[in-house]
Amino acid sequence: MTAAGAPNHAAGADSSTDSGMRKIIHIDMDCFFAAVEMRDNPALREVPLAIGGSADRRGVISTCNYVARRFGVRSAMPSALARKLCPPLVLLPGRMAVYKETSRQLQAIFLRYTDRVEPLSLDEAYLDVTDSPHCGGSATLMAAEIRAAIALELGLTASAGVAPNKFLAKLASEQRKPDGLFVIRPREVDEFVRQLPLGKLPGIGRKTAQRLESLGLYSCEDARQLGNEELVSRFGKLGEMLAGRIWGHDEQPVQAQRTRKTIGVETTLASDVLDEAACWEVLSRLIPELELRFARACPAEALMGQGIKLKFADFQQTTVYRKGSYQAARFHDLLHEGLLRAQGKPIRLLGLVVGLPGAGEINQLSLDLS
Ligand code: TTP
Ligand code: MG
Repeated sequence: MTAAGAPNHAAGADSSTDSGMRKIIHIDMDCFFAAVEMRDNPALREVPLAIGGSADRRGVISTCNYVARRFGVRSAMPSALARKLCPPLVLLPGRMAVYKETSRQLQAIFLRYTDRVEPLSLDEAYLDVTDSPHCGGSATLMAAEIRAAIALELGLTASAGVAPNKFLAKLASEQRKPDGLFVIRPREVDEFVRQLPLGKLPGIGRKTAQRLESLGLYSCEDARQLGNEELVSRFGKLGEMLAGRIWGHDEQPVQAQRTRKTIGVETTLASDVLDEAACWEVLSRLIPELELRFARACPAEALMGQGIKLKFADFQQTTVYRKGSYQAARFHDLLHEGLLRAQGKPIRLLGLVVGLPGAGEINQLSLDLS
């Protein structure tokens, strides 16, 4: 096992693809919502800060920075209790749109290394880098690079875990939180798991852990002593899960999210319109918004097509879509065709859409352009 700052780049773990061993990275941002607020307002960095609903409206804490954690403030705690524990607490309502945007930027960094990315929440994801050619194939180096890119480009810190499977990678990322990297190599799995309290295993909540403890089972080592057969016969499904995890086994694949196929913007008109000039006026305001949005996903040259969506006063709708390279002026023709389809019906909503390439096509394009 290797802590931050001392990754062993020779990494036996990373050269084990031949034996079918996988390389999984788990990334989890540190105090995510609070970190974004501290980044955007440095005055908040040294004060106890929480994001959540207000105390007098029975709100709860979404998260808090590490200064507030020293007072005992925690996620999901009533804000009123958080105030009691930490009277100087600065409580902010949060800016979900900014967190979502930051999360998208985070995904874009992950996708540079592999398209096998499984997001778990806005701030957390598994990456399967088994076949990634980056960093000479070293998952440890990739995790270090990803953390550096997040720091440099997003101004935020992330913790990372590297291991041969998902459940170990997630446990690893918690080991050096905040701002840390922890690696569990295949030969270290046995020792790491042996001393692990059963309550740390995924799927074992507090109640189940207590039940197991009442039977004298505290750690994975204790459960190993009992033997897999006994575990299954005593605990059924739970026993089956335990029988794998206590030896560090987890076959669950990283399930890459289906990549988005289109990006669109649209607006419902203040009042229905009929003529082409009025429609074009609306569209010319939507175009810069569309361009801003797709630019975050891919360059204009990589788009697969563009289209116009029209919804009529009777709520019927149509989309006129053309494959080919993107040109803003092309929306003129598309609008004209859309209005022909309208057959005189007033328009109540106008939208623009572009077709995105697959992740592989973006990588190919960046190669072609470089
Ligand atoms: P977490 O990753 O669980 O927490 P965190 O990133 O704030 O802190 P840590 O350093 O321990 O990882 O959750 C990510 C974000 O999700 C968090 O910033 C706010 C939100 N969240 C809630 O809104 N409610 C909750 O109960 C939790 C746990 C998180
Ligand atoms: Mg987090």
